[in-house]
Amino acid sequence: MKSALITGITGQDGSYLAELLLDKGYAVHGVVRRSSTESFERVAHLADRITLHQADLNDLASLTTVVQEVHPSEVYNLAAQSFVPTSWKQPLLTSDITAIGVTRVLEAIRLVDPKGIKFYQASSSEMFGKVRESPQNESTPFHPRSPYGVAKVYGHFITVNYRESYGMYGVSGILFNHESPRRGKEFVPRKVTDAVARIKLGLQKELRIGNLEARRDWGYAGDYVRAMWLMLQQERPEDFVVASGKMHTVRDLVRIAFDHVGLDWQKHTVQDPKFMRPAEVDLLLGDASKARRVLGWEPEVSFEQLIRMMVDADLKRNGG
Ligand code: NDP
Ligand code: GDR
Repeated sequence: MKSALITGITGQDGSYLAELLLDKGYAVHGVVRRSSTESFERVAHLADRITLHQADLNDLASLTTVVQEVHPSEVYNLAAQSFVPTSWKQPLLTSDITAIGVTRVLEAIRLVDPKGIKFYQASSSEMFGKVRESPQNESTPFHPRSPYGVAKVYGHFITVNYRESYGMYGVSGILFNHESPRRGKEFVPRKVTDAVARIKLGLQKELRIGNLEARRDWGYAGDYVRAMWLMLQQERPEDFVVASGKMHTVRDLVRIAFDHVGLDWQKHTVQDPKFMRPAEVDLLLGDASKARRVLGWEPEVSFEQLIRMMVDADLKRNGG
């Protein structure tokens, strides 16, 4: 039986990936960090089918112990300080987890079984930042715009380096924004769909938002974790861009979400400079033709379907 170890299993992607791997018959193990209150909400429904191990991306010994004990066939490194604005407020913590943390996971694998354990690194379209060309593909140069983006560039290249130095099967999946009803509420799509549901139900007055002109290539997390798994099933380790190939503004997102509940977005939305960033990524648009050609990967959920799915889930969650 194949086994997988997921760091960041309690996050959005970790929960969808755990479901996918269980469906495929894997023994699924997850790394969780110690906290005074456990918040395993996203994987609570899988509690009796997965095994959780305490370790931290900042602690090599704990990671090595888990990799030794589980000896998985595949490691998915999804753990990160993943919220871009926090990376300006806590740049060193972000570097420690999101950048150096990748080396710690790679070192744990190198010490235990570098040739037998496959490794997936959760890289990001934020690495493209101030884009040099559009759409962005696997050979587009990086120009990150936040400490988070800089940390992800490190994570990308250390993965490439361990592959080239030790012959490890390590891949970097350059994923564009992906969302779901399980997305954290601080990220803009979930912030919007939760606010829309609450405004519709009379629980909140307005949506306060930052840059409405920012453009992103948004997809559904359930589609994107499939690409992660496919990347580890190939003969040769290679890096892939995973994206929908369609771009929308934050304004489009807000309008579609309010339209879905029959409200006029302009009457309920206030722009607030508090949510503007010191340096912005104006636009991201991915070219996933390599993933389509080599992995046979295709997204199934459209942007409009995704936003409606998230609004419906938030209406339900808020008692609607
Ligand atoms: P989340 O923020 O939802 O999840 C992050 C996970 O990392 C959580 O499980 C969190 O645990 C864990 N974590 C944070 N710090 C540590 C630590 N020191 N030790 C161990 N675990 C830790 O992220 P997503 O699921 O959205 O994203 C998954 C990965 O993909 C991240 O690396 C992200 O940067 C990257 N990515 C995400 C994209 C997206 O659009 N979602 C796009 C491209 C890349 P806890 O629950 O304890 O906080
Ligand atoms: P991003 O996602 O920074 O792309 O990183 P986020 O949803 O936070 O922002 C997307 C864009 O929306 C603009 N924006 C706002 N953002 C937030 N959070 N809150 C607001 O009120 C708001 N108003 C406008 C932002 O300025 C930005 O341009 C996500 C994370 O999941 C990363 O971990 C991942 O690597 C990238 O996606 C790909």
